[in-house]
Amino acid sequence: MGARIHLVNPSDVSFGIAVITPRWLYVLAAASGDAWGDPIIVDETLERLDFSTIAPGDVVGIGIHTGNALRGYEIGRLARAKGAWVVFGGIHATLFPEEPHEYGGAHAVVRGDGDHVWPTVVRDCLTGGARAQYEGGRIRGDEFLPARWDLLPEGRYMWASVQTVRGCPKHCSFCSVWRTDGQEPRQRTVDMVIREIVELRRRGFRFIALADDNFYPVTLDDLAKARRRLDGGNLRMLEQLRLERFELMQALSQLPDDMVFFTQITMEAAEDAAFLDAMRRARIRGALIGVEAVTPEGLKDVYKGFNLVGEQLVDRLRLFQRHGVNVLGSFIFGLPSDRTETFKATVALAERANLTFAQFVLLTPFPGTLDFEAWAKNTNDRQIVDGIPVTKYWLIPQSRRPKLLMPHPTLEAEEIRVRAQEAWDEFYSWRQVWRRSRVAESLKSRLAFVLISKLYRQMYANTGIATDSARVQRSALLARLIATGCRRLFMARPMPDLEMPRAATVERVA
Ligand code: B12
Ligand code: SF4
Repeated sequence: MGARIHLVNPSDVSFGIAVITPRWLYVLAAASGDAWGDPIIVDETLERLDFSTIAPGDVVGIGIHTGNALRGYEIGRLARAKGAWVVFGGIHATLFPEEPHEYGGAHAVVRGDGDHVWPTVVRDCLTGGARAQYEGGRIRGDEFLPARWDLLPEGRYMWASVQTVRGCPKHCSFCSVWRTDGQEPRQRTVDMVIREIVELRRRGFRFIALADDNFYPVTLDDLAKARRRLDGGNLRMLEQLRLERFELMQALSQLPDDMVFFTQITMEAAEDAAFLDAMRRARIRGALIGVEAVTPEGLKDVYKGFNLVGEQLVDRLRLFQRHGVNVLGSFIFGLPSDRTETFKATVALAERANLTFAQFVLLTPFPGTLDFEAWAKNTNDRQIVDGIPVTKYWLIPQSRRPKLLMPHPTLEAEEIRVRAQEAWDEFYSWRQVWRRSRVAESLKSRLAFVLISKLYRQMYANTGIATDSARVQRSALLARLIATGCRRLFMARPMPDLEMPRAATVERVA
């Protein structure tokens, strides 16, 4: 048998079942073509890679973000020791193309989008001429490849993920998207997106995460500014992008009515009643919104002055709910302006705003962000853990990695960690979860809501913020049990005969 391609999504913790499909695996599988047989796909959030499947001469593609880079490097070294060709890609490899060579046994690193360059890399490996680095670039929206959903293992994921736009015009200081994916939104055509969703529904997936950086790439303010500047070209481009969003939502609304979509969006969308109405019709029932901070000082800390605070913030968030869009609010703790009272005030606001879910993350300087640059410049390289400077914290083993990296002017790191954990505990207490479960209609749906809330907390809070490894292991086990129970709730009867909806054209939008 000839050489095989393996695609591996590294993870330190495996749950047996996962919430969302890591899309890159199935996009690169599509990019692999059929010259080398179907790739072997391994998602370690489900289970660990079995190295006995790797043979000398095989090609092993590993996709890394900052959080899983260290496990990725371990896999790379072991795969290389087995005589395989090792290639790294993904956001972290794009930012640090030398690192996989130094730590991960890489033969090659791909920067940027892998869709088109991947077959060249595989061919070069198999003919013995792999280059150290390849540039995948930023491909156009209409060039994104659809994923190979036929390779998805059955019953292991609750949500499938389909990307509709890449890139974001904002410039939040803690986010690398606008710098790596660019500030110009690259939208896929409506037809491409719907084709994938129809295929997923045919296979029995009714929950779809729209894996976008920002589902609302053009704000009313952007349009007004372009109009004021008499910038005709830009205005037409923005209007076209906006029109296509409406066309997409119109097409989504024609899909079977048991389908549910979830996306990531900025709070500004609440200004736009026409957009929110279209979201409701499209059955976009949930959105992750980066609230980040509840005070003006906090928002200034992260260059997110376009968000609101106080009661105006509560009203804005409630507006989403009134349009049938349940909000997963994302908050950051550890900002310089945070004080002891910020933690409780944040949870109270999340409850007042009727958020359906919330996540409380610790401020982390991700490479590629403005925060990272400022922090790395001011951080003394002599701050070393296990021989590794903290400015390369992702190379420090998880159990030894400091949970909070950026020093706070008034609070101790441990206080921030403990209070953040308390915020999760309070928001996801049985009492609060049961109260929030009223968003579901039947008793069965309410119970499902409770299970999912508890699962979310176990997967993201307890395995992320806890310092004690026994607690992490217990949480992973509990999450695995809950996930097994939840899985069935997400499956739907396959609809093999489902047709593509008629092409949707929206002439004009408000
Ligand atoms: C959807 C999404 C999520 C979803 C789903 C995650 C999942 N299971 O897929 C949710 C909401 C759960 C999530 C959670 C988190 N996410 Co997230 N997420 C995204 C998002 C918006 C899209 C990812 C996606 O599916 N893209 C579509 C695929 C096709 O694109 P891609 O992954 O970039 O892959 C392409 C290339 O990178 C390349 N490529 C990738 N791998 C490989 C491998 C090889 C061999 C090759 C050749 C090429 C290649 O080719 C692919 C095709 O072009 C990205 C933003 C972004 N633009 O990447 C953030 C992003 C990846 N997330 C990020 C973060 C920080 C997180 C969290 C830590 C947030 C938090 N604080 O809790 C968690 C971590 C979860 C975890 N443990 O993985 C950061 C990562 C930053 C960094 N430097 O690592 C990003 C970049 C967003 C940001 N704001 O900066 N996320
Ligand atoms: S956090 Fe969201 S709004 Fe801000 S730059 Fe990143 S993707 Fe855009």
